[in-house]
Amino acid sequence: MSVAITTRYEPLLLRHPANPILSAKDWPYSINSVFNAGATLLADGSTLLLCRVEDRRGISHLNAARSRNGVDGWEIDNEPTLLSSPKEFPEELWGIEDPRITFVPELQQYAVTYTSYSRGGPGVSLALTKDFRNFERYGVIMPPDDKDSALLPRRIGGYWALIHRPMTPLGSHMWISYSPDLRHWGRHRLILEARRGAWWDANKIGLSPPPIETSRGWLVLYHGVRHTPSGCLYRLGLALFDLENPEKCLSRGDSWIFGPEAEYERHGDVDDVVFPCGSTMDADGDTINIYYGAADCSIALARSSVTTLLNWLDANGSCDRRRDR
Ligand code: BMA
Repeated sequence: MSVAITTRYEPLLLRHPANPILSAKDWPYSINSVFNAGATLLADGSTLLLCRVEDRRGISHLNAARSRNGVDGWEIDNEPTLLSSPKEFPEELWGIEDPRITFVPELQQYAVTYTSYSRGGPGVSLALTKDFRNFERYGVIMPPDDKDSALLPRRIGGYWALIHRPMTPLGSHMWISYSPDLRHWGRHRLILEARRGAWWDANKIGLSPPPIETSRGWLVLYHGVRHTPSGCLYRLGLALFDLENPEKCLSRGDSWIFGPEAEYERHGDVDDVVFPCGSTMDADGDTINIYYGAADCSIALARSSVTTLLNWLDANGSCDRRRDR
């Protein structure tokens, strides 16, 4: 598949030549599509993707795929790994979507935050797991409308911290909330606002993969949604937040750094979408593998590095949360 070179901007995320790395044809059972996967490294160094799988009813569940190199040789669970459970959790009535995975050393467990699709709209649910086979389900932790959520891997000032994207009368912005026990959430703070007007990230933004902890701060890839006459355009931007005070934005780039260009990103069930929900870090502590849903039809991989992204922010970022005033 050819990638049209449409830009002279510095490429910050490099598409893997094997893209798309996973699609419906790879699945061990009948599905409509697979996209938007959470990602993590397992203790043995292999990569686990927790993929959003949509069936032909339009309802999504999550399914795990494991690979030694994170690129190919995927072993996919023969049955859904995590199905919605509307009897116990009515807010999962219309399925579960877009997981983000955070390994939490204090708990020695992975925290999976995902969208539960309820009659009232999307909400944020949480489940903990040690092995991606058994899950302790916490149910909804942020009521509708809310999504694009991930837990930080450690407490901040003694409290667990969750980044999420409620839709409020203020708009669709990124917030952080805190909890002593992962069940009771409060101290809600707005951390990054969608811009307005002509901006690429006007009106609606949301966290993409869980924040990446670097020596200079939490590196945050976020998606911005541009509404156009022919539909929405999903692109990615970059911001950096203070390590001990993640409410404080240290830098935010003005331009998007990655957008739909390849055929598999431009055309699918939903055209013009790149939507990462997970990333892994190589042993060098610098190379990042970003797994993204492409056009709501497949999973693709792009590589970058912490050094490249921080250098770009140094040259192109500023510390204003909003630049549209
Ligand atoms: C967003 C989410 C994503 C999806 C994207 C494009 O609102 O629902 O799951 O990939 O729209 O359809």
